Amino acid sequence: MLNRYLDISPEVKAALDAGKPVVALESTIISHGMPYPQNVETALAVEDIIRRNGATPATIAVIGGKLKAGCTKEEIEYLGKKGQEVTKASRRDLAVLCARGADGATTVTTTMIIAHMAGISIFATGGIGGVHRGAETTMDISADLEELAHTPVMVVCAGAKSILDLGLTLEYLETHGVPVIGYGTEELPAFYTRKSGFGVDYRVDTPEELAKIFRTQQELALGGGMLVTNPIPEEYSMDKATIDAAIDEALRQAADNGVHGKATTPFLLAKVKELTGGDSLSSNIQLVFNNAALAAKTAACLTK
Ligand code: PSU
Ligand code: MN
Repeated sequence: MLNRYLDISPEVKAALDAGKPVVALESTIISHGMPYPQNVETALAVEDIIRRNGATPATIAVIGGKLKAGCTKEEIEYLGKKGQEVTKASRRDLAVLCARGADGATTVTTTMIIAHMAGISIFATGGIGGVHRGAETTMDISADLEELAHTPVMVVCAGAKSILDLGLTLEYLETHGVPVIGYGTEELPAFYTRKSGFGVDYRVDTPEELAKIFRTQQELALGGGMLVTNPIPEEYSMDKATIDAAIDEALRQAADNGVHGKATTPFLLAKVKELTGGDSLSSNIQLVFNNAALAAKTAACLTK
């Protein structure tokens, strides 16, 4: 390809060249989001679900300074085993990592960037970053929102965790012109729970319509991405009071420890997980599976 830093795997390249559906996947969820070996097992299972739903998975990461669109099983194992040692790579990290030939686990932001470079227009994950609680003084707003405003990739997620200020996150997305779609729901899902108390912009009930809206957005040359929020399946959703209590405690500990900058989200996620035990991990895994299946079906509609 044109970009000397971009390395598209043979499987992904063949699918793209043939006009077949491809779904991008992030790697921060592997290195920073789950413990080993569940992270690697989940990453491989997600790829499997995408294949079974008729699309080719492209797990995205930075390895040895190369922007990878499509990781091998060995590369996924490597990212999972190294875990927190791999740099969490947002937009501001890419140039340094590539120049140094280093590794990076891609967030929603950098997964969108690399997917777009490779010609992949849809991406499945768990949760996105957003406006943090207290952002009116800390100014802690995830680069994910800015990327959604500029990069034409559809992101399928289960909403955002209420470690964030979900109301402010929606305000930010509105200001930046990002359509927030509820899949089969009028309400923004809050990752572990199906409801948040906040409405989405539009409800859509089929992958066909998701694809049609995305295609129309591109034809209108509006720029920017689209956020699809897909609620966790009922049977895996968690008790709101339990989650809220864990989140409050995690926020307290983050404040007490002076956690800030890029460490904030991983710290909060790890604490919530620690406080809610194995339950939250299995819910997390299930919602990613659910998003992968929807993204694969939508990718198939996009290529028709
Ligand atoms: N939220 C989650 N799970 C995650 C993340 C966020 O519920 O794994 C990860 C994603 O990779 C996301 C990143 O893009 O954290 C956002 O980090 P920050 O808030 O530092 O922008
Ligand atoms: Mn931040």
